[in-house]
Amino acid sequence: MLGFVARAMAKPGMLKPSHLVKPVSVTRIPGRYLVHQEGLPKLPVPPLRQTLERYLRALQPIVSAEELAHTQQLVEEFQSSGGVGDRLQKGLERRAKKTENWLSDWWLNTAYLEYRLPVVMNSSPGVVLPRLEFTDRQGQIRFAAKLIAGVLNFKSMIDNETLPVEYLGGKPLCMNQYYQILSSCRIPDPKRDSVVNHARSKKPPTHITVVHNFQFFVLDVYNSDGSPLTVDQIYIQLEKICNSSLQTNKEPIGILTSQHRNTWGKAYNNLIKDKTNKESVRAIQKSIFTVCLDAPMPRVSDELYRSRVAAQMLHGGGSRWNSGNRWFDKTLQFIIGEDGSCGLIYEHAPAEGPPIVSLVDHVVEYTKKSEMVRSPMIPLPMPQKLRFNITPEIKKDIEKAKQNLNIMVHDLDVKVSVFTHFGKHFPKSQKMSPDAFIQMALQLAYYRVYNRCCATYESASLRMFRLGRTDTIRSSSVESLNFTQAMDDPTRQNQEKVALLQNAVRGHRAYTDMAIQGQAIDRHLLGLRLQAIEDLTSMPEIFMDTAYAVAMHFNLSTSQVPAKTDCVMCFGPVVPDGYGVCYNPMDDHINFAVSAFNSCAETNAARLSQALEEALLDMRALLVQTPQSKL
Ligand code: COA
Ligand code: HC5
Repeated sequence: MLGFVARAMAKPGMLKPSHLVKPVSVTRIPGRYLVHQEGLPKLPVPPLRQTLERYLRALQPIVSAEELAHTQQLVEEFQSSGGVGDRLQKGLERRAKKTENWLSDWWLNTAYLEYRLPVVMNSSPGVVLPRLEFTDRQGQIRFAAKLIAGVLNFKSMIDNETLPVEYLGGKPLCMNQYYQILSSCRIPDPKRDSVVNHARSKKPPTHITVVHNFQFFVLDVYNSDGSPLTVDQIYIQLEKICNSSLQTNKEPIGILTSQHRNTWGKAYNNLIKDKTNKESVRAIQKSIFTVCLDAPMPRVSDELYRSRVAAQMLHGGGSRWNSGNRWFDKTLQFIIGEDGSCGLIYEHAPAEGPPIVSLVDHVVEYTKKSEMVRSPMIPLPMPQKLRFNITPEIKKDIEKAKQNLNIMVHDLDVKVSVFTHFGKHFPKSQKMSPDAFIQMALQLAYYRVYNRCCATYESASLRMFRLGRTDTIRSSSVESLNFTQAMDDPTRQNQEKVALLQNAVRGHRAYTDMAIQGQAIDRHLLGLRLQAIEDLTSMPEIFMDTAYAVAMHFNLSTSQVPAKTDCVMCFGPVVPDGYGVCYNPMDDHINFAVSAFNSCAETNAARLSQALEEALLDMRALLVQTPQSKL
């Protein structure tokens, strides 16, 4: 593996290794990582007038003229000279001066740690890898062994600070999230959860946790000299784990982590009253990551296979299947079935999708490499099984968690599809941004199904800034509505439709640029609202307004997560009557995952998927059939 690291090291613009910087104490010697981080700009606070103007424009397609006029009035009051707006803006600017990033703690708390719904389906995304070739237990653990070795190899790049710096729009990105994804875990609390990270502690962990038939094991993955176990060594250890967890009648203790956060917070405090339980929970929390060796799931047709695996990644299939084979608070859990299904679920608080996906890309490449040379077999100790003492009260909590989870499982409607007609190449050939093109297809699909547009969220990266996370690209705009309304109108000429599509795509790309430069509106409005909670006795009217509630009710919650691997990422909707749409655009095809809730009669994942495919095809037909002026 040294070869890979050495090759990677030769690339320009990357962090050089700092072998000499040993994490011997909590205070770290500034390495290349810190130098890089300190060179990044701080997240700006956008001008107040700019945000309010853009807010009104964003409301135009989604609220009535009367509502808009009312909001306009509230906005004027808010920004009148010496008014509340100015005061809050000044507060935000002061906060920005004092902190590394005025938003990051607030965002972590509001978007994740104070959010009370179960992390399952409501927050944790899944990744579905292409189906692998194995079909039995042996293949499952052989692959798991390679995967573990691949993750450890990636970890060495994190530890040595040899990860290539990423760029977006030619600018270097904040790399902090890479340091948060391993050796970390969320901890529930009835008030506000927390995340622990052991990667930089005095004694960083050397073990992972493996779960099989609901039984958790500590697997030490380093030799005493600090070298990682080889694939063959890991394989033997996994075999031992499987052979000592063949019973299938164990209590699915991990299912507790799927509960509402207050419920789980209380159950957690009760669970860890027992010393053995506490130690077992700590071992899971501290581990580098978790590997879930899943029991076989019901077979489905090839057409439904990826959708079934998406559900397996997002929730595990229910208490009868693999939902107890998880610790949903764990930041990173790789999931491997016996039938070649493979993917992961991750707890979202510490990081966005891109660092996770870049880890996945690395690991997939690693697992494809020819078998390693067999290593001398020094006998290794038996992996330690984690014990849990289940009191009647804990048993009751588990039963309640099973019931609730099964309701959620029945509620999730997820459809994975591969759009095979074209990928990024086509929009590029039309001089259009592929991401904007896909977003406009989504707008058209939604409009065709509902005859209206809705508040739409697309994640934009703020990683150009130190400790940056995300802001929102509002994909439904005046321009997108003009296009979607014209597209199926027989009284409009194709030339006009093309012009409207081009305009909508350009508008979306312009919004994207503004968002990644820290000038979008959503996080600024959130900041003003949180500043009001800190400073004022009453909430300003603009945040109590119906239009504000409409703007924040994202019926479409979307995200582009590109990967080198032909995989698909998925997540649940963020409102009861909404859709979650994640896509990975490749050069010649696009992988989509659409989710919705069965309990909502108005939504249907397969229907929106179908409409999306038709919209993409119709947009292509429009462009190729319409002679375009050479202007
Ligand atoms: N003509 C021809 N090509 C164009 C073009 C045009 N008008 N506009 C863009 N392209 C090209 C780009 O140069 C780029 O080329 P590449 O494939 O060589 O890199 C490619 O098309 C893709 O660009 P585009 O589709 O416009 O989008 P993007 O890659 O800039 O991504 C976002 C847009 C919003 C997804 C990105 O800015 C972002 O923020 N990503 C992070 C999202 C995230 O964090 N998601 C997970 C949240 S957990
Ligand atoms: C493995 C890919 C996961 C993508 C997850 C994602 O896009 O999360 C969004 C994060 C953000 O801050 O925008 C939230 N969202 C799922 C609700 C879009």
